[in-house]
Amino acid sequence: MSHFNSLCVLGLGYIGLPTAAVFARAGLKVTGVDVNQRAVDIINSGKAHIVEVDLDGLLQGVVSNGSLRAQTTPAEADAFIIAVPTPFTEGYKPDVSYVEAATRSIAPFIRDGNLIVLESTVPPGATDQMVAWIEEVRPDLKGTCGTRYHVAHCPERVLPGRVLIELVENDRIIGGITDACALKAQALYEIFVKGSCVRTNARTAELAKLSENAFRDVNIAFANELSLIADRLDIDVWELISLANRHPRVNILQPGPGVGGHCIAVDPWFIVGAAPEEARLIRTAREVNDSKPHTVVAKVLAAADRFKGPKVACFGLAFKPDIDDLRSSPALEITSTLADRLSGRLMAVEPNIEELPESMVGRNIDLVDTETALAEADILVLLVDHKPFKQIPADILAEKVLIDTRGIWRGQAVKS
Ligand code: SAJ
Repeated sequence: MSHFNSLCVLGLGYIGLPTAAVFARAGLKVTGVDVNQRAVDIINSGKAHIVEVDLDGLLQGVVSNGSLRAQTTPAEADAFIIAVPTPFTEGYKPDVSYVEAATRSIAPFIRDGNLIVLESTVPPGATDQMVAWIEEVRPDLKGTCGTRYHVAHCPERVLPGRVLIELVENDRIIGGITDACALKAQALYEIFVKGSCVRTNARTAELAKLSENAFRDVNIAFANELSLIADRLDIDVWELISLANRHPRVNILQPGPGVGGHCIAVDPWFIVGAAPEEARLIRTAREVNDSKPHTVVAKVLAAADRFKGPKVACFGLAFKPDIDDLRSSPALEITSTLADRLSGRLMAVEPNIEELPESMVGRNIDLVDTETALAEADILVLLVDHKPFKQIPADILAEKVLIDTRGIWRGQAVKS
């Protein structure tokens, strides 16, 4: 069994920071590294620079007892974890430049027996590429991955809002460059993971992670396509789905205004990029989900046409319920397009934020509370099923034209 006393985590975002904190709580001496000095300073004051349930309390403890320290440059350690972003560039090509920069930055610190783990979501082959980058910087290590040093891909799979629970409870896929690499990485994660740590090779681990999010994307696309079909045939899609789901082997997901966030709407493109001719269903699912916001906009504009100087209120801007994260949000995209195309008054209700994002400031849109929107608007557009929106009384809704993309005001929605 391997022994790990110290750990260096690169990238202190919503995966790296909780991971660093959980290892520190388990007794390792952890150095957290981030290029963002402001994030480093906030973390060293015992606080989180991101919003995640219970993270502040945990950080407070591990920073004050000296188990976790953040800095802007890497340091020697028994193991390294890389958890930096992998966005896509023009043409949906994955951008692994942050992984490359992080890998090159730790290469000079690698000692005999070290383990380097990649947690970032990457296209197939990226972990092999890491080995090449390491050995380019360190020719003395050439051909020794699996003996003198070890590399593995252990993709993160935690849900924002439940990160500290899922980090510990979920099973982990441990993809080694060699079997010895996988064994070593398994020993690292077994320090705190209560789920199973299942070993495989790095390439399978890479595609398994992408497949998880593509599976969800394809299933949401199925629900979104059904919502278009049901609209065309004048059938209530939510009733339709709840009836179909009474079959013991059917479990259709929920339609919505589109798919947001930084994972499910991105990762399937990595599969399409790796096997463009074969990944036909996965590509189509992306296109179906990406086109959903346009359908919603068209529906709102058609409803607005029936009014002189229509007053429209969009309920929700976040990418999913009960969070404040507006990045890659279909609700934001829809509201922003309406701000350009609607003649009349446009209001947005988003109880989880204090002010509109910069991209919306100075445009034809006001951030208002629920009461104002209900008092003023003719058309209510439900984009995110935040808890408070479920409590709006039916008699108020009955007076309005409703466009409900989430099915929480069912029975009242406009047929268009
Ligand atoms: N959505 C629907 N209908 C549904 C379910 C979701 O329209 O029935 C929409 C949501 O509104 C949202 C989007 O899909 O816009 C994604 O939300 P989500 O809650 O399904 O997932 P994420 O993006 O927050 O996190 C996902 C998770 N992956 C899976 O569930 C397979 C998480 O476990 C991953 O760790 C994360 O991606 C990631 O980092 O890859």
